Amino acid sequence: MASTFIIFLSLCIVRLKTCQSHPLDPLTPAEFIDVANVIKGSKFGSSRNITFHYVGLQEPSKHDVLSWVSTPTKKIPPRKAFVIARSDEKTYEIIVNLKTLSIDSTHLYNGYGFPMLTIEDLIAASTLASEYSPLIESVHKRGLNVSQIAFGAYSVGWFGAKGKGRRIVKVVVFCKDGSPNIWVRPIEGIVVLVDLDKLTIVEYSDRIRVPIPTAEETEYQASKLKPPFAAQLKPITVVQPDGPGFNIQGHKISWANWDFHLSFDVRAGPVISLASIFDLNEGRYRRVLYKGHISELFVPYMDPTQEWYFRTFFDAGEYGFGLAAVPLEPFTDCPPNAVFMDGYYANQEGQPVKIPNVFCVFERIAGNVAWRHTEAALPGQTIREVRPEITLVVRMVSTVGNYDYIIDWEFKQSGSIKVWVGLSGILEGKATTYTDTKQTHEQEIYGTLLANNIIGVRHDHFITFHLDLDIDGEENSFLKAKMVTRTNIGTPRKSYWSVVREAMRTELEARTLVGDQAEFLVVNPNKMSKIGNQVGYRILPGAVANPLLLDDDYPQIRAAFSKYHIWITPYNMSEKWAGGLYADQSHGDDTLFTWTNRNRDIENRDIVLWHTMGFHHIPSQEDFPVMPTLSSYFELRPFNFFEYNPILKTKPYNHVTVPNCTSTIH
Ligand SMILES: *[C@@H]1O[C@H](CO)[C@@H](O)[C@H](O)[C@H]1NC(C)=O
Ligand SMILES: *[C@@H]1O[C@H](CO)[C@@H](O)[C@H](O)[C@H]1NC(C)=O
Ligand SMILES: *[C@@H]1O[C@H](CO)[C@@H](O)[C@H](O)[C@H]1NC(C)=O
Ligand SMILES: *[C@@H]1O[C@H](CO)[C@@H](O)[C@H](O)[C@H]1NC(C)=O
Ligand SMILES: [Cu+2]
Repeated sequence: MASTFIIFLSLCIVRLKTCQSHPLDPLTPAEFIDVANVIKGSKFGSSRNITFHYVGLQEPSKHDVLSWVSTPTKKIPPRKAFVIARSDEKTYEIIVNLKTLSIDSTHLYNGYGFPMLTIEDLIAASTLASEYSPLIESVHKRGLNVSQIAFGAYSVGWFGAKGKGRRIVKVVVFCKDGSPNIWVRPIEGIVVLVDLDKLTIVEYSDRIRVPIPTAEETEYQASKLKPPFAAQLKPITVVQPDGPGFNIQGHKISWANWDFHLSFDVRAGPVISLASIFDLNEGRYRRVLYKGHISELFVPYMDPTQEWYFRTFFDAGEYGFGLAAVPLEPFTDCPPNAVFMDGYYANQEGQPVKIPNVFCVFERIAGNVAWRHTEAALPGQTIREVRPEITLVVRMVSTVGNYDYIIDWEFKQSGSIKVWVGLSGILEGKATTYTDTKQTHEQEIYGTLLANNIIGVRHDHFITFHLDLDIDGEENSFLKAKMVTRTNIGTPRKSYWSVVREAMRTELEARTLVGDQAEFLVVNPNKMSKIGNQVGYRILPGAVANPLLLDDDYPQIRAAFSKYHIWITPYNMSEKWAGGLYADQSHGDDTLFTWTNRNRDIENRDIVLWHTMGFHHIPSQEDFPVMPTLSSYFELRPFNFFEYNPILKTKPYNHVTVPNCTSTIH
């Protein structure tokens, strides 16, 4: 007895030691330092220059993670880091073992494309441009000093050139004098081509002379704006007298019937893993989502001229959607009841950098109704039953240059996961001679005249999500439920609609443009509800857009993941980034499109659903000088997953009366 007790106790201690860690936790600051030290102490030592372009968790295999989850006493799988580094103008993929503090493997990448740009890359390119005498002269010619100029370093895209090319960016310039809103005050016509490896300027052009839009009306800071102001709204707040209803332990979050893991990745931003929902009926947690995150964002501008054609941005693969994340401000970015979490990434030297308050987590009461019914058909009785909707939100904001993306993962007690994307920030403006639409027409200027001398150029936002659904286990199928009109009925009705549900067998069958009358389901064909329906989840798309570029246009080849709204692939740990692992100047040979062309079997297997949201953005004057949030979402919604409405048995709402605090202030 005594010995088993001691064994049990020691297991507990081992468990306690690791109780804060989870196999999917992001690297800690100490782990980032270990990674840098191991690599700098290796053959990539101090004699050679090495720059870190991606450092993140080398995920343990899905099998290892799931077996760790199901056996709580099991030791955590060995912690490893995946690194993409540049040394001697070559790209290496390095796996560092954080337990043995040694390199597990090194792979020299020989393909097309380059790793993510670092912040140091962008600064170095801008600094170089700011010291370049032809640029200084161009600026003087426009009556300005370099001290009045701001710089933007842009990825250059790929337009069919043969060979691997050089790691380059194009620097464009803006006026920062008189207003912080540089994005609508471009100094049009100047483009500086910078070689990031050689740190030299390889091409310079100053081609056009148009007026620099004035600073007037471009300000957006309340402290600098002049009256009149809109009437101030009455104060409003959210009070949770008993504290938040969720529990955060390390990176694990549980709330109501949900349980999931939240991680930060420098490329993807928020990563939601192992989302499971407690089923009151079965008395256990059931698996829904193994992993969900943004895979890529594609933002091509529709101005084909010399200074603009290359603006075909991949905001995750080129700029790092997590790298561009900004600290969230309490009370404004997130409501008063929010709790904040920090994130870390490695800078170009491999050293950890903290993004404080990178996520906020909060319970949202938006005044919506989760379910209700008033029964008026029973004389003499009044039945009214209402449940207000309270949800859990995980939020991050990424400011990629001019644009601000707000990402919300919203969990509902009903079993739905709603993913919101909001677009705000500032339009990428193009300077023009025009000050009135009568002087031109929209076809000539590739956008909308927003104010004097400034055009909001038309563009797209395609956002692809990687959604590894595991509905009650890994073996899942993807179904299209097509609605068809039936006729020849034999009653006075001439027509009605019915559903033909079909499991997609291969990747090519599964590629889908939504819009035709159909519903899309991921089911577990091996698990039925009590009455025999396959358990599943629907995906309800919100904003979708069809690409309008030609299939063989270079940006479209690189971003071929935007061609369909829904794709299914068999699970493959190395297929994460829909635009390719090396998105900067990629040639489109490693995309969701090329993977699915293998046309693998997808029926009754571990599958991943990819969803591409899309916005064709035709700017309007209201988007100037800063854009009101434009948002959309998609929803993952249970479908025959539960035996009945899972929130039937939520208890009625507990009202709280907020004390009148003003009486205590004298
Ligand atoms: C490494 O790069 C820095 C900055 O570009 C440079 O000053 C230094 O000479 C380089 N060192 C080696 C060993 O190449
Ligand atoms: C540019 O800088 C010089 C020296 O600092 C100053 O004399 C000059 O007035 C500046 N020009 C403008 C347009 O600000
Ligand atoms: C996993 O994906 C990579 C990249 O598409 C591919 O090279 C590899 O063959 C795939 N593995 C399997 C088992 O399909
Ligand atoms: C709150 O207290 C103040 C000061 O005692 C009083 O004037 C006010 O009417 C109260 N408001 C409410 C809503 O009770
Ligand atoms: Cu836009």
